[in-house]
Amino acid sequence: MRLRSLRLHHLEMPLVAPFTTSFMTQTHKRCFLVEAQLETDAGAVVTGWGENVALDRPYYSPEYLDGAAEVVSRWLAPRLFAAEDLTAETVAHHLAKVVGNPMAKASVEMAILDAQLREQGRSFASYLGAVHRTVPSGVSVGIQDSVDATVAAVGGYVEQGYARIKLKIQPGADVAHVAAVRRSFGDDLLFQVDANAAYTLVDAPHLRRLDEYGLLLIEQPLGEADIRQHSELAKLMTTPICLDESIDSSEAAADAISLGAAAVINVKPGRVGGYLEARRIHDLARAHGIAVWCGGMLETGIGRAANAALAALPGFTLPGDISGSDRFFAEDIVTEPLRMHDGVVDVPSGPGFGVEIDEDRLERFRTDLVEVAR
Ligand code: OSB
Ligand code: MG
Repeated sequence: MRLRSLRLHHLEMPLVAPFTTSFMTQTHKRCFLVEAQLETDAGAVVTGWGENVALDRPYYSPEYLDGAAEVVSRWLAPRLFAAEDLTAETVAHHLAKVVGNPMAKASVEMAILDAQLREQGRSFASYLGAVHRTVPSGVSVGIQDSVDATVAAVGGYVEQGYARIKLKIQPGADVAHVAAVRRSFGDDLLFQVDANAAYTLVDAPHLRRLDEYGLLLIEQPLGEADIRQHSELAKLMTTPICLDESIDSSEAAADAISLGAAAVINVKPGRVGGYLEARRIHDLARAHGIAVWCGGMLETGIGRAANAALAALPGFTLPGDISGSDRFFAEDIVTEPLRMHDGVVDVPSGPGFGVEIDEDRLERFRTDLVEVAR
């Protein structure tokens, strides 16, 4: 295939409620979608869609929205336009000279993958080797102003039937909130926490207090660069340590596993450079007996559909942050947004990522449309 055109659709979508983590509060989802047109060797033209997951500020990862758009337009697109035999599987090779920037790379690989699979009439789940038709649906609950508000927020999602609760924590909003959730909803609730790098190793005695609440895991308690320090923390607590921010490639995953820094890995396709690298991390973790689950970045219907397929691989043994679209959005930009029912979401089975753009809504939420120059 050859790349014929690349367009970036910049979106701003209101969230149903503010979402607070240890690093920021989001009231809107800002992102860009990548629309790629490819010409097949037979001369047919196919379109595919990808989603960029960078946040609008570099607070979660070094990449951020405007920077990622610049990287796609200025550094990635020219390499892809020049490639004569472009396939989803060779995108990473064509982009290898550009260091880092996994979210920018993931978004263009995604669009090319969607186009390629649509041309073949094949679903992403089938292409990946997915083994489940539905996957358990977990929800990420933001930091609330009080313990009562945390219990109320968690209670709402428990009532809806979510299969697992993940509570965001930070110093000052941790042990008391966790204790109250456990007390209110009982020992059977699948329950985990995410600190988004808000602690340091000197907080170990405090973090150990979480051990008595039967958490599935604690996600990224320490800094992004602290892989070795996470392995020290793992020796001091019984709650399994899960890494998110620290794992930006399969090499980082290999290091974390061999250092004993991660009993569990949150696999986010954008963070690691795309769905193909995400599958490699799944394979690596599975070979080492490390559990993985699929993380989320408040994706629109496109990324949400793709994540559901990834989470249907056999090594994804813990529920992911793959909530129904309505957990974040009153309206989505695809015609059939992912819906949680009975604690699961259905893995899309149509060609490509299996979702269609709702043109009216896309236009309504679009703040800019950029045609990337060849
Ligand atoms: O740490 O998993 C995280 C959202 C933005 C950035 C980082 C994280 C998150 C979430 C939300 O927890 C997960 C979701 O999309 O449901
Ligand atoms: Mg996280």
